[in-house]
Amino acid sequence: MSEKFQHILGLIENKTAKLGVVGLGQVGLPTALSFADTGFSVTGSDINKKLLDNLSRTVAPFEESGLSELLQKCIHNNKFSIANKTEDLILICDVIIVCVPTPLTENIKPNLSYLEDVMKIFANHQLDGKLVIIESSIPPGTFENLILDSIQKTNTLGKDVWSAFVPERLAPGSATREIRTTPRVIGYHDFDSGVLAKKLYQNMVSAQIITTDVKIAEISKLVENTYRDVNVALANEIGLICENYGVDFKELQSVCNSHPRVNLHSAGPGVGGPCLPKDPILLLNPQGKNAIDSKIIRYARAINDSMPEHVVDLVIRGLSHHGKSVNGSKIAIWGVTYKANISDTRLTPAERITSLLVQKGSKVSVFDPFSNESFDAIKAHDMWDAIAGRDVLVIVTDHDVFKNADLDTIKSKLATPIIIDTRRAIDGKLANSKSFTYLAVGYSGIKNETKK
Ligand code: SAJ
Repeated sequence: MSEKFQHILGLIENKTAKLGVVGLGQVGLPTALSFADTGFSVTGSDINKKLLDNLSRTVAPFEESGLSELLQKCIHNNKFSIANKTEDLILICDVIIVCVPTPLTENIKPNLSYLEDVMKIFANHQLDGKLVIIESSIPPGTFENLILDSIQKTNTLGKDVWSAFVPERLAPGSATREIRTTPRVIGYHDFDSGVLAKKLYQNMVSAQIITTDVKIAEISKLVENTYRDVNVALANEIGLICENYGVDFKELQSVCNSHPRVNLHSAGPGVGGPCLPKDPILLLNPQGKNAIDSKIIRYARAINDSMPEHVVDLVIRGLSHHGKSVNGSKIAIWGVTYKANISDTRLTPAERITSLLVQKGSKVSVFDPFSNESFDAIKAHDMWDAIAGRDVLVIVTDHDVFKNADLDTIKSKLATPIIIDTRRAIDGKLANSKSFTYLAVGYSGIKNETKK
């Protein structure tokens, strides 16, 4: 073992290594603060100056359970600070963790521009004795091409610089808890980098840490979310089949899931968030190579993307049952975030549902206790204001506050008693018993029209 390796290993083991986190978003900030909370001194950088301003005033830039408290604690203990430029952070840190986004372009291809910008900075800096970790989700092949090429401009991997891919596994809403309890994967190209990365994460993660070849790590991250996306698509498709048979998806789901090897996911309004709609696309677009085709992954994406249209069809069906047309109707939407009890609206199905309804001539009002986003619809003051005088209530997100909301109050506010419950937040049978027209993905409360 070289002296340089021994030195960085010692710094990591006794937590005197200075850590830097590049990109302080929904992955980077919980990562930076969680390492700071274990005793490391952590510096963060970001290109978003407003976000840095907020952080320096100890204001958490987004809603995440426990994040605000952690931020206050780490700033108070002098364990977390901000660098105005990534260049400054590289100069002072021994370990640098990159957590910048890798979104999609408008034509649905991986957009690596944020990562490329950061790697350009690395390529222009002396990285002698440092460990560079990549947490951003990347198309397979990116580590060996882009990352290693950049960090080896001035140094040699395994000799005077080390690097590993450690895919983030943070679910918005439970990030600060799950970061310590979810097993982690370390992908390495040279063995010593794997050893250093494992030592680093052992300081913070109480769960298993698996080391593997970097290509497996790259692919595994994307397969995990593709697995979920495909399973949700299957659930959505089964939901549509249930509507045809006139049976209740939820009841079917609980019957099927009594089998020890079946885990039928929940049907709903479609799939949103920063990960599931994107990672299957990264999986099929290897870095520097031709795209791969996969029918099941492509169809799953298409099914999930089509669900907002199905929700609008349910709205139209509910209205026509009452002799009303969607054009000129008044619709209320409860929930704009992509899943329950978080403030994140990225790629949320609520956006498409709202815009389709507006296109069809509906007047739409929305309410979400976690977000001010309204997608150009009317923003209501509260959940009851949102439904006052409306023809249809569409529940798009199952925030706790919407679950089992009082049906008598809903009925007294709505102009027409129609509920489209995309998340099964309300008891459908109870709603039917109170003379609501209650429809859900996989629950056709109205007698099936396609039945022969
Ligand atoms: N959804 C359904 N039906 C289901 C489950 C989910 O319609 O049965 C929808 C949700 O409503 C949401 C979307 O799918 O719109 C995605 O939600 P999610 O709960 O699958 O989670 P994310 O995107 O917040 O986080 C995922 C998680 N990945 C897996 O569970 C494999 C998380 O653990 C990852 O860390 C995260 O992606 C990530 O960062 O990659």
